[in-house]
Amino acid sequence: MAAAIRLSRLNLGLTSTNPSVACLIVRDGVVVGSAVTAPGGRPHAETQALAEAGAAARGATAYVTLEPCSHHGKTPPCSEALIAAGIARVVVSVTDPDERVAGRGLAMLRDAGIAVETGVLEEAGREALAAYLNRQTKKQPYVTLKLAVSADGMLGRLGEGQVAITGPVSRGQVHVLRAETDAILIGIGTALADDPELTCRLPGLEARSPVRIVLDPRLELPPASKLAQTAQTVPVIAVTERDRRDDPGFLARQAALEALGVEVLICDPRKLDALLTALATRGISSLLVEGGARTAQSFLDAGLVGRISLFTGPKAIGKDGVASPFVSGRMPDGFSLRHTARYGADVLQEYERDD
Ligand code: AOF
Ligand code: ZN
Repeated sequence: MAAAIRLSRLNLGLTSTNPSVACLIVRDGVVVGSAVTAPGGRPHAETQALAEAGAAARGATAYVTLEPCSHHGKTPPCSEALIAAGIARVVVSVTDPDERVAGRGLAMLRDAGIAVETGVLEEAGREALAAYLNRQTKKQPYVTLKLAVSADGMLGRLGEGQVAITGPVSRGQVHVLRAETDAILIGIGTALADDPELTCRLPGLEARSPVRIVLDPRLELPPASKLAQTAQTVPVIAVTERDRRDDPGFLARQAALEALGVEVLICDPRKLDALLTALATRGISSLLVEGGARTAQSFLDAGLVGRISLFTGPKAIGKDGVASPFVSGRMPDGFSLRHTARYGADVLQEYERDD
């Protein structure tokens, strides 16, 4: 199951609104079939793994990270396919909250005489499926807040643009996060100060860049910004307060951005809850919030953050620092530390919301 969970992460960010699920088929200790939900969400993992296993599936064990589906959706039920292939035992990590499945997949397998175990490595399974599970239960994308802070807990230096806080290994990992996520969000302050591109620039993974979203109440995103200039290649959404038909300047800015391919979405950027619901209806299941301090704080205040990825660099910034919402080592309320990793001279701490 640990191997299946690792495999399932391969297509994170590519399968929305479907989850990225993995299936391993094991016969006499040998993996005879393995697959992950295809980009776009179909075919599902099980049917592909069964096709690879062929006749070897008879009597084998299938390890699946999510309960096999039982419904006739856009594809026939995976539970039926497992039964038809003669699978003897199915091991599942997480049951599927989709109301069309919700235990029926497991019941179908058991009714067919298959030995079924569930809840195996469930915590790790739920982590890998966090975006999907959150979208199913809350109808909103799963929010990961990424912060990079100095040793003294600062996000940057007052009045300065990008300050190097973390090293190249951490930055590579941030690009992995971007590749795994459907959309990335920043505030207009960060857009103006840093002129970031927010794409995934890891060799070979460029096509996995997330949709880029800027909270921009007054529509100040410059047409010359990297975001606007690259909107034809990777979508950009500017979230702005309201339609200002009475303001010619606003209309001109809107026209200039739209001509570059930027989508202007009217939705009060301070009503984050409503914004997340709007994003979910567009099929966005996961959202990476990358800054700055105000944006981070507003997502925390609204109780919308599911995971915090806190990168801490080795150097202090000292006076003139912009303080982060919380300082490394001090646990944010309502979150628990799940993982710690070292990236070069930096430390990554991953917190998950307790609920
Ligand atoms: C599986 N294996 O690999 C995945 C599953 O629209 P459909 O027919 O593709 O169904 C979408 C639902 O299928 C989704 O909400 C979830 O319940 C399940 N996803 N199930 O057996 C898979 N990705
Ligand atoms: Zn299925």
